[in-house]
Amino acid sequence: MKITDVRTILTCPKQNYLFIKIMTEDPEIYGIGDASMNGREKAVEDLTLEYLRPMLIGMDADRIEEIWQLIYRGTYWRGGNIMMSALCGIDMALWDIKGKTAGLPLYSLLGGKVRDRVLCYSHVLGKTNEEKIEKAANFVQEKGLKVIRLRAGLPSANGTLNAAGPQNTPKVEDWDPEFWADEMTDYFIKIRQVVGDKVGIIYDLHERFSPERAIYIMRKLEPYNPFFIEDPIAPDCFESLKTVREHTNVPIAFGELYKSRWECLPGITNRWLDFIRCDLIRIGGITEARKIGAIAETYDVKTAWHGPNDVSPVTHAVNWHLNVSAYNFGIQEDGTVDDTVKEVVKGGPVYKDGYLTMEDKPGIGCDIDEEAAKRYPYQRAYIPVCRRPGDNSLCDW
Ligand code: KDG
Ligand code: MG
Repeated sequence: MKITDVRTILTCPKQNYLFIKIMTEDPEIYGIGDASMNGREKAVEDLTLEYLRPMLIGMDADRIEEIWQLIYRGTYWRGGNIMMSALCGIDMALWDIKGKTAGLPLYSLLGGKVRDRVLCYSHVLGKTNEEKIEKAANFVQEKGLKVIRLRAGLPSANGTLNAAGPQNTPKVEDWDPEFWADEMTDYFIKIRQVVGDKVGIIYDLHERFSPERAIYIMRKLEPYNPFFIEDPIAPDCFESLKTVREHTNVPIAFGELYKSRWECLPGITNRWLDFIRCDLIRIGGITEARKIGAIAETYDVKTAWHGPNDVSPVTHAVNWHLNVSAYNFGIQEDGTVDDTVKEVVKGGPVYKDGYLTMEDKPGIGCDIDEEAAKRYPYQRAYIPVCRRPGDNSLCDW
């Protein structure tokens, strides 16, 4: 079935999202994909409309692998966040079309279910660590959560991940990785005390620490049994991950900033990590996630795909299809979906008692209400930056 058009839907229902909609010769069959890249949405849209749209029109929508390789290799330059995000939007939309054409949900195309529902974790949110410590036990009980996630440093994702646009410059947050390691461990230990021993606790160190500081924190947390420590160090230097791995036995999840399977490879094949947690939009979508997932399975590494609220419910749905059909699934991050987002994006996983389920529909199972999307126009917004309060120097956010 030929592709007849490639369109974009850029909208800001609380958070900027960029969707790609691929139309086919059959007016009933179109595909939806997520190409959102927090802080650079317009650049991805421009690449899609100016360069990718013209070459895709007239191609066979069934040839997903060929289209993936054409966009990835055919441009010669390869990779990069902007290109991989556009590629993801297109890739997801093509899988959606394939599912709708076959009348099958995406998971069925991926081999079918190996589990009925998907274990997930939620973020403990609040304005201060004290507030989060106070609320954590109730939050866990009321929601029936098996696993929760804390983030080191900046206390709240509210107002930082979500567009408070239009902005002309990134918000600045105070952070000092050299000095705050003890506060970070105390916070985790207090949460452990209030939620008890049976609840899994994930700690996102958010690429903020040097290997030496990360090891210091992780060793102190070993007796408190973290479910995993996420992104303890920056992803740039493979040797650093090796060093961290050699000095602590805490499970490590890594990789939300990776952009390809080749970046994932050393961590997986050397088993410097236990959970691979790429963001599907950064790696070019379902086609690449299947390959990374298969390599990970070979090395006994589990998946924990990135799923905060700055990826849309379309990606949450795709994560769900992958999770439900992959033997080496580990756990899924469940970002809170705002009501305004639900006005724009229809469908997606549903949370109950610590697990995610989804209704059976052909393809990914999501759609965009384009009229609703127009009510929430794009607003330029940036991911914040971090500066050390002492000397105002920049450090990892
Ligand atoms: O836009 C940045 C977010 O996606 C990131 O900060 C979220 O680290 C994150 C997580 O694990 O959810
Ligand atoms: Mg993270």
